[in-house]
Amino acid sequence: MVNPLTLVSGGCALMAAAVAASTNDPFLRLESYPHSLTRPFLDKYLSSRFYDYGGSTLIRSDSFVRLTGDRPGESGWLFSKLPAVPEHFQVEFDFKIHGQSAALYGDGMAFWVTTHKGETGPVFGSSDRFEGLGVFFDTYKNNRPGKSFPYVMAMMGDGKTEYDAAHDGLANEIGGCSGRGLHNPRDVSRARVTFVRNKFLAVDLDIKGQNKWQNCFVITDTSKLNLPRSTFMGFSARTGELSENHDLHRVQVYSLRNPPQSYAELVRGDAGDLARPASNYDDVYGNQYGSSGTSSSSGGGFGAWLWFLFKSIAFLAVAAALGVVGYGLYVTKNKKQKKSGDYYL
Ligand SMILES: [Ca+2]
Repeated sequence: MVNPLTLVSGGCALMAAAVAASTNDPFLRLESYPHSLTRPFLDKYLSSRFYDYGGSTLIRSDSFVRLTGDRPGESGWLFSKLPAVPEHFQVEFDFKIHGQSAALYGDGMAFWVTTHKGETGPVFGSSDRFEGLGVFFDTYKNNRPGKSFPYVMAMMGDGKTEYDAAHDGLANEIGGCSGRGLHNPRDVSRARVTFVRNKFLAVDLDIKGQNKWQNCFVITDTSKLNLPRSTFMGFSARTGELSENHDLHRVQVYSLRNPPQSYAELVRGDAGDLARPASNYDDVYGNQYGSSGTSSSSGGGFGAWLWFLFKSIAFLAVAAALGVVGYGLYVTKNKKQKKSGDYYL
């Protein structure tokens, strides 16, 4: 990935963190821009200002972040650069898991809030023995009798415990539900993770993009919700012998300044608040990064860079021309004044 210029500024990121959302929002949700991710994903310098990515991850700025393609043996990740996940947060993300085979596919993807950031590893493409929260969208059933797959579950890692890969996470699951329909949905799927410290963790799903949240699980046992502070937010995915595409279409992260005290309060407060139809989210911010918004990270991105270079050169040429004209006028005026002065003296 070519990054001609990378403008990363922690200070700017932190300043950008607090931007007011809807004024009639009972939970005072403030969007955390350093964590939100919308098209075109890359800025005009072809860099992602707030996210690092690696492994098989590819960014198509006109459409999605592809963590893995529909090919065997891929692992990809995308993690925030700053360890500044809000104290009480709500994350909504749109994604699509799809591929050619309707019957044989795997392995799935993960959402992370952890003390480490991106490293390729065995747990849905990221490292094992993680410290923090992992929410897994497991599409391949290794050994989990009685559960319908795809399966969605959460684990709170302590930095030492391994993910129970042989049993699809059973040993350390703190909550889960069936994610039937997550593979090859017609529209994008959506998930919402709400974490209120010392109160609850809830995961809601809108698997088929029907603008209706279905609760997957709520955890109120705070002994299971010991999420460290100073955490990074990320996503990862992995394919094994079987494969599928894991695409991320949008991520929006909010700090909850007046957090709901229970899941019931959350549901009451946000009734009907699944804001945008899936096909209409791309212009939420407008095309704020200009022409690179319609280009891919490779071919079209270079075109955008050339265009930027052309504009810079044109600007300098105009500035130089104005400078020459200005200097000419100044010299002419001085000569006239000198002549006039000579006359009067
Ligand atoms: Ca599995």
